[in-house]
Amino acid sequence: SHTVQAPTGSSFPPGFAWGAATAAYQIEGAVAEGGRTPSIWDTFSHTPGKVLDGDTGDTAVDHYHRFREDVRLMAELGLTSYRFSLSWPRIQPTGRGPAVERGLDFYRALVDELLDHGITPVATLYHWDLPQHLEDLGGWPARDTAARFADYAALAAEALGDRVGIWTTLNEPWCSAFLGYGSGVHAPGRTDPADALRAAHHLNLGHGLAVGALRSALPSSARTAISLNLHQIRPLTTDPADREAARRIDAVGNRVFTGPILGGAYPEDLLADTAHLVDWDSLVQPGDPAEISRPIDLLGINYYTPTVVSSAENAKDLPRHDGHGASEASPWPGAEDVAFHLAPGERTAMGWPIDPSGLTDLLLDVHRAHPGLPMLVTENGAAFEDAVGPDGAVDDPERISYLHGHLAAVARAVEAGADVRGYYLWSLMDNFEWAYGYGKRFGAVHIDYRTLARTPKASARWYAEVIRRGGLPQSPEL
Ligand code: PNW
Repeated sequence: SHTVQAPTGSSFPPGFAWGAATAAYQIEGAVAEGGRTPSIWDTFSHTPGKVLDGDTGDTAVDHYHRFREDVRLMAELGLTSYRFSLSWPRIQPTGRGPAVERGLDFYRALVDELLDHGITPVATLYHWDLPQHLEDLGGWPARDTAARFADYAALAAEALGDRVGIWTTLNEPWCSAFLGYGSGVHAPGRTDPADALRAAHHLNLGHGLAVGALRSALPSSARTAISLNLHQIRPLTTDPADREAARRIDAVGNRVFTGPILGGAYPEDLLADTAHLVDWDSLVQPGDPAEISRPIDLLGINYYTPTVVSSAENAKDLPRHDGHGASEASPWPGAEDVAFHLAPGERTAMGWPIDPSGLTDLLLDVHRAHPGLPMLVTENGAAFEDAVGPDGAVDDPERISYLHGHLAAVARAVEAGADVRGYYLWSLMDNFEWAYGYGKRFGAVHIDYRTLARTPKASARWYAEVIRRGGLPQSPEL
């Protein structure tokens, strides 16, 4: 078994946030209500062949109408915090202009319900649902989108800043840029490496401008953050060619964001690796680095599995994992000679190897590179083939083991000095898993997609007990 023993089970600091996370398009449904217009994910999911089984977010888990029941479930779990995202096209249907009050009202009601239950809201401004109207004007490869995002951030903060104290700008801009415009497996499904790099820069710029807008609109007690899916990269061997592969992936997977956001500049090696694809000197305008590096209060880290790489040459006789998903196009511009491998051991239903040590290493790497920057694990969790018993009951020991291992990994990082302030399980409930549709279940709460009935899985009860104790038991069984 892959049970991991927690060193003490009590290495979570006082005030540690015990959370769960979701995203608007994955749970809300009600895509044409309250004045909402299509986002790029509505367009993409309604394009045949883009999402498995033709699934869409039209209804999703109907959270828009069932949010009070969902907050009650959160309260039963004992969550102290909940991370959700705002749907931009609910608030600004064309991506510009005044806010739609009905759109804001939904989030006001949700947040009030959370606060009534003593649950701290963490709002994400952008979890991938760009208003289609802005995509029609060029999307993230167009510079103007960054300014539009900052305007939207200001409207959201003005409306909700009296009740939401923690704001994250973007969720996983790597996915938005490189899966959305590089490999095309995510919306809007474009496959141009130069556009993917332009998108990355404009996401960075949008983040920085939004931090400025949030700071102006919010009380000084408010905290700002971004959630990055930092890749914990492991070279297959110590061969210099494999180390070079790891460096390239670190550049275009991690430092393309952490460089400008936390360090004030794009890394020279990234610029060199991708110079044949974009003209960085015209893309990055004077003043951009200062905007992008506006100070943030917390760094959100999303972790699922490590990334094992080698040179293509060193991989020619090995089974490999192409790192492209279902697409022929690569999400790794400038890294054409890199091969991807699966770490050994057990895997989740996504095919992602289970390796909690990657989370400890990642948190400690960030801690060493950016001392003094508090971190939140804003996503961690796993999809498994849940066996559903009578009444929707799900016994999911694999998920309990995964969560136990990864919470222990957080505790180890904390013991080694990392300043980790909270953990958000992905996800509160089963939901629309992007290109995989409803076939992949990450929830602690089971959804019956015929009735939309919610039933906490065994893992939900286990997590509730961890929260009640404020730490881990010695083994997954409580
Ligand atoms: C994240 N990859 O997505 C998202 O933030 C969630 O919305 C999502 O449901 C969750 O992780 C599980 O997938 C990712 O290909 C999607 O590297 C794809 C990748 C990474 C994260």
